[in-house]
Amino acid sequence: MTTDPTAAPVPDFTPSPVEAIKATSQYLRGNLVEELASDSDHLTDEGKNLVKFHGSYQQEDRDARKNRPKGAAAGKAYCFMIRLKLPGGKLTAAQYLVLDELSDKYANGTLRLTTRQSIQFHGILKHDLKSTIAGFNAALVTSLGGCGDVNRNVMACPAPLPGAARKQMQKLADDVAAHLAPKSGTQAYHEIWLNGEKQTGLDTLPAEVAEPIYGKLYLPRKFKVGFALPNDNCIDILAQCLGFLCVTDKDGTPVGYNVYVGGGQGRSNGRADTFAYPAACLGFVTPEEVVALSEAIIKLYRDHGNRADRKRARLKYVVADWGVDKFRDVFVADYWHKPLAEAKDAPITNVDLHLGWYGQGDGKWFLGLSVENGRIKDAGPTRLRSGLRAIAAAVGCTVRISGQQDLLLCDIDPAKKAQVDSLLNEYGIPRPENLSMVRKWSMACPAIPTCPLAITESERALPAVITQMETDLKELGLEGEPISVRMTGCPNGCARPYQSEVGLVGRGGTKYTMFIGGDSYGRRLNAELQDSVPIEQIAPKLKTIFTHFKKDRSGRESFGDYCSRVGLDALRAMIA
Ligand code: SRM
Ligand code: SF4
Repeated sequence: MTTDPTAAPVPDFTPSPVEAIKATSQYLRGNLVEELASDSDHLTDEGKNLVKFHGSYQQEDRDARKNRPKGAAAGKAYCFMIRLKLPGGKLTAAQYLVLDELSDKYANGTLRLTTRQSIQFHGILKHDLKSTIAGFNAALVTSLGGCGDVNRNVMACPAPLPGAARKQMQKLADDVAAHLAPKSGTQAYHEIWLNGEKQTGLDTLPAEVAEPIYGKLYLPRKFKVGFALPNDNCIDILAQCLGFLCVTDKDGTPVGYNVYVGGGQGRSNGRADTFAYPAACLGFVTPEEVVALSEAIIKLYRDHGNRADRKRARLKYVVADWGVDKFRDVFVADYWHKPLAEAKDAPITNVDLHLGWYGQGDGKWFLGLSVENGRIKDAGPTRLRSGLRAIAAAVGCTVRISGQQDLLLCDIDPAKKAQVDSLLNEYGIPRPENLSMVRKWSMACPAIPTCPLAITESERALPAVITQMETDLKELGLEGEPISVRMTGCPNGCARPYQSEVGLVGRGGTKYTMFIGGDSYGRRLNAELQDSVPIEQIAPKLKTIFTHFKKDRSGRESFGDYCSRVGLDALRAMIA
C-alpha cells in the first residue's frame, strides 16, 4: 500500500459521493464563495459538505418545522451551527467576551460547550456566517477543521494544576493540532471567510505541496486525538481514534506516552457491523515522537480507511477488522519505519471533573463550574451567560473547557476570589458543591431542535430524568455516589454514552435504549440492558437497581462495577 499522497488512487470499490466532492473541491474551495454571495437561505449539497471542513453544519430549526401548520407552503427554517477548533479548550478572557458577543449578535443567544472541549454557536442564518467567522477570527479563534474529514479538536486535560505532565500534554495538544491542520485548506479558509484573495492553479499543484499529510481526498472520515493522565482520564481516552496516556516517573516527570488507537462510539441502527469500540493499546513513544506518530497514524488511516461506506469509514474499523497486532505490524513496517516500544504499565485509575476552587501552584487559582449539558445561557434566575461575561470582564480570567462540558475560570488572583464568589451569587450561578453528584456526572448531546440526526430529545430531556434520580438516590442514601449518566438523541454517541455507568440512547419518539455497567473512569464499555424504554420508566427502573446495589454492593464498589459484576441477566430480572 502506498504512503505517497500524490499517487493516483486506484480504487477497487465505488467511492462514496463525498469523495467526489472532495476531489473536485480545489482543496475545500468548491463554489463556496459564490454560494455564500447568493440570495438563497441555504447551500447546495456540495456546499453543505464542504462547509463542514470550515467548521459549520447546515441545519434546520426542527421546532419551527414541528410548529409549522400542516400543508403550509413555507420551506425549512435553515440555520447554521459553527463549531470552533480550540485545542485543549483554551481561551483568553478577551476571546471569550468576543464569542459571547457574537452569540448574541448572530446566533441564538447561547454558547454550547462540547464534549470535545470546544464551543458551538447555533441558529446562525446563512447571510451572517461570514460576519460571525470573521468576528472570532479577529480574536485569533478559528473554526477550520472543527468538522469535516480531517483531524478534529485535539483534547487534553484542561486543568492548570501543578506538575509537568499536564503542562506537557497541553503543549503537545497544541503541537499536534497545528501539525495536522489542513495546509491548503487553511488558505481556502482565509480566501472564503477572511481576505477574499483567490488563488488560481490549485488543481495543478502537486498534492504533496498543497496538502502534504492529507492529500487531495483528505481522510476517509473524521479523526480524533486526545491526551490523558492515568489518574485523570477526564477526556475519555478510549473513545479517541488516537489517544496518548502520559506516563511519568516517580517524581511526576513525564517520560512518554502509551499510545491507544481505534476508539469510537458511533453506531447506526440496523447496521450490526457498526459498533462502539474501546481503543486498543499500540505501544509507547517519547514526548519528542508524539507529533510524528500522529502524522504516521493519520497516513495509515488515509490509505486504509474505508472510502466507500461512510458508516464504516472510521479508524476503529481498521483496528477491529485487522486486530491490533496486524495494525501494529503494518504501522511499523509501512509508516513508522522503526521499532515501536512496548507500552508501560500505567492503568487508568480516576477521572477528575475539576469542579470547585483549586490552587494552580503558581500563586493563582482556578474555579471549575458545572455547566448542565454544556449550554451557557440565561434561564430564569440562573443567568449563567451574563454572569460568566461579568466575571470575565471584571477579573480578566482565562477560560478553559473540559471534556465533560464544563467550564474552568483560570489564572485568578487570590485577591479576586471573593469578587468571583460574589458575582456567582449575584447571577444565581450554582456552586458545584451545591449540585448533586449525579447531575455533575451527567452529559447530554444537543439533539432536537438543531441536530438533523436526532430521533429523540436529549439536552432538553435529561435534566428532568436527573431530577427524579436525585430524589431516588437521596431516599436510598446514595446521593454521594458519582454515578455517570449520559444521554444522546440517536446512536451516534456524541456524549459518549457507551462509556458511562448509565447510557440512555434515543430510540425514537420518547423512548430510549438503556445501557448499563460502564465505568465512571472510562475504562469499559457498558452493555444494552433494555431497548425502547419510555422516558418516564427510566428513573423507576434505575431506582430498582439502585435498591439492589445499596443492599448487595461489595464494600465501596461503584454502581458501574456492581452492574458489571452481577451481569445483565440478574439486572434484567430485577426490572422485569
Ligand atoms: Fe457528534 C454528528 C454534535 C462529539 C460521534 N455530532 C454530529 C452532528 C454534527 C450531527 C450531524 O452530523 O449533522 C451533531 C451536531 C448537533 C448540534 O446540533 O450541535 C454532533 N458531537 C456533537 C457535540 C456538539 C455533542 C456535545 O454534546 O457536545 C460534540 C462536538 C465535539 C467537538 O467539539 O468536536 C460531538 N460526536 C462527538 C463524540 C464524542 C467525542 O468525540 O469525544 C462522538 C463519539 C466518538 C466518535 O467519534 O465515535 C461523536 N457525531 C458522532 C457521529 C458518529 C460518527 C461515527 O463514525 O459513528 C456523528 C454522525 C456522523 O458523523 O455522521 C456525529
Ligand atoms: Fe445528534 Fe445523535 Fe450526536 Fe445527539 S448523538 S448530537 S442526536 S448525532
